[in-house]
Amino acid sequence: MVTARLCALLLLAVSFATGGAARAEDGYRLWLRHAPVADAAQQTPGSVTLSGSDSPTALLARDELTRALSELYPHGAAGGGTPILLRRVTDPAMRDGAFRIAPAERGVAIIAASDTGLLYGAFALLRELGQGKAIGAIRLDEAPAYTLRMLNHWDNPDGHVERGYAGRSIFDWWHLPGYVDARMTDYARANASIGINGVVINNVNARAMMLEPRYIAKVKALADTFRPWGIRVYVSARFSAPRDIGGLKTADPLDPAVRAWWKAKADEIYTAIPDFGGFLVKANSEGQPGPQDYGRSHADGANMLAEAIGERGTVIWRAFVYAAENKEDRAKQAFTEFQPLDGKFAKNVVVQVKNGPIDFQPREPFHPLFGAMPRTQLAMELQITKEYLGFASHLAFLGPLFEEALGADTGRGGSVAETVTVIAGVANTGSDRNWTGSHFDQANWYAFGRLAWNPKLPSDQIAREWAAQTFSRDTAFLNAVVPMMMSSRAAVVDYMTPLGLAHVMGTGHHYGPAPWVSDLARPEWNPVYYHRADRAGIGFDRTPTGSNALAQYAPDVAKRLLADEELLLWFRHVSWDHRLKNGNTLWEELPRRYDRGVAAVARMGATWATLAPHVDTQRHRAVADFLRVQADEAQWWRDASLAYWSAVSGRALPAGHAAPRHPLSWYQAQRFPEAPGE
Ligand code: BDP
Repeated sequence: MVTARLCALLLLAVSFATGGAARAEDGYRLWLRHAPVADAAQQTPGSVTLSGSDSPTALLARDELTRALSELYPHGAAGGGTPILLRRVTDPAMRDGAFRIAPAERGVAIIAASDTGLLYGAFALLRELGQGKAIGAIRLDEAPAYTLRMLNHWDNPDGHVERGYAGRSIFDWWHLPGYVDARMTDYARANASIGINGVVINNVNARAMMLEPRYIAKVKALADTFRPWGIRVYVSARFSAPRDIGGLKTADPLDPAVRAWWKAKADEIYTAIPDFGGFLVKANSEGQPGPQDYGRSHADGANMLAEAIGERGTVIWRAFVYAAENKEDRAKQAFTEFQPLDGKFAKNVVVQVKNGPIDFQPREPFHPLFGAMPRTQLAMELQITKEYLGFASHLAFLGPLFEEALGADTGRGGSVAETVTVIAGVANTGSDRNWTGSHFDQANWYAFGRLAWNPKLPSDQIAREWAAQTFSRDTAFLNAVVPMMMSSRAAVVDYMTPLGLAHVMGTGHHYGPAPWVSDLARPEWNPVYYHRADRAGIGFDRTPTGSNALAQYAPDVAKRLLADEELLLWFRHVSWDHRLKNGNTLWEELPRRYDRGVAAVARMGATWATLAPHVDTQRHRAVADFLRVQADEAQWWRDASLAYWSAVSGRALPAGHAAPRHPLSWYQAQRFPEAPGE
């Protein structure tokens, strides 16, 4: 036993060789730290035995448990402890990935009818133990809500990550396939620990070179590494690839030569990667090529690729579309284009819809396509990387945003979560040592995985289990840090886009406030398009007197959305004197919201300062520094926004609110050409 534990510790040292156990508190180990359980109950876990399978995945489940238990309980168990039995059984009622954990005759059993079920069961047991639960008290019976739970990387082959704030691409494209960094295994393991089972490894603004033989070899090397962890690899495909790299004169989806090219390309990929997941496609959106270039529909394009792939995989076709030539309210365009195509997509096509109708804003209503395409498989796309919520420098736990989006009632046969079959998240990982650019952004990766597994999990529970595993299971710590996390996204909404404002961020890079921008080529690239503020009032009229985007929702839902003051300026253009339910006029309420956001960030800083005794110095200091940056930037957002609203409305700030620190022209003169991620 002792020797086995020693071996496991050695293994651990090797696996984290670049950091080493001594420097482990740099965040590299994520929520898989397995900090020793100090007051281990008498019921300490003992040896792990595996039966019913010896697949690479089952062996990983066993080894993962063995290793992690030696970390959680470094002193072992008196009398050998409670044995853990990993059992692969035949049970047609148990879906892929499902598992049960319960006391058994001779210990505690993790039972599954699939190897991935054993792996997820192993991680689930560790999650419970990692929170300090006693082994004998753990009973779980779980199955994933969706068969496909995927990350979308916006990584480019040159290592740059679009909207990436955690360094360079996590994939070392240049050295692949000859060299596969050990980090790829740690990455797959982290994903598996939260149930993620698909990764799209390149940017939706795709380069056709990803489909060339030398890149297929690189993708294969990744697929081989990820496979034992239950993860399938997908590629973003550029629609014009037959022209770009195939020597054809057209990419028309109805052209027989184009169809044959894609079929041959799919065959070539499947020969190298038999379990290749499929293609993700951004077409006819923001200048990307697509079937409409040839007068064909999105369904024509998607179905052509679906035929090339056949039953071997899935085509995920994005509904994030809007066009410069189109005068229609941007919030309406995806619905207008896609809803009439309901029922026209092939069986292995999934239409992927962003959570809201514009673009990953701090707060949006849910996308009206959810529930409106009952004869089409829909995926929900969330953004884990915080393009519009302060990049990696602002602490914003996205659990509440995800929960709100998934739980929204579509009024058309269930919640958003109930109308989709796939969950996708735009990844926030990169080459940074702590994976996500900031320690707290790890929580967003974690929350995404947990909600893709079970969209009904309350986000405060997710925050708690993440914080316990990542920092400390001390109750005093958790009771302080969980409320801090839970209020953080609302704080961002307050100091950036209160009361339904949207897309008022700096142009292009989306860093910092710039509600005044009005000189860009396309109308919907300008913040003024979204807020429409003038001397009389502010907001986008999406009622019948305006764009009537409201009519895209079920009537009852439209009524509810219209009454929701948190979305006031999303749906309505109102006078600065508009009276809110709390009695304030809009002009009184706006500064109150901005100030509330700034104060909330100050409180987060104060709370975090009290938590120093619970967190290692390195991570504590990093978070504290970032919270100071956030405090400064929240103030900047508040001041710049109020200076501008004041100038447009011709009104002085109501009494009791401090004047902005600089004149409006100072804020307007700020430039950030070096902001990351653009
Ligand atoms: C926007 C991003 C842009 C992406 C686009 C998309 O600013 O970089 O390419 O979404 O999702 O939010 O395609």
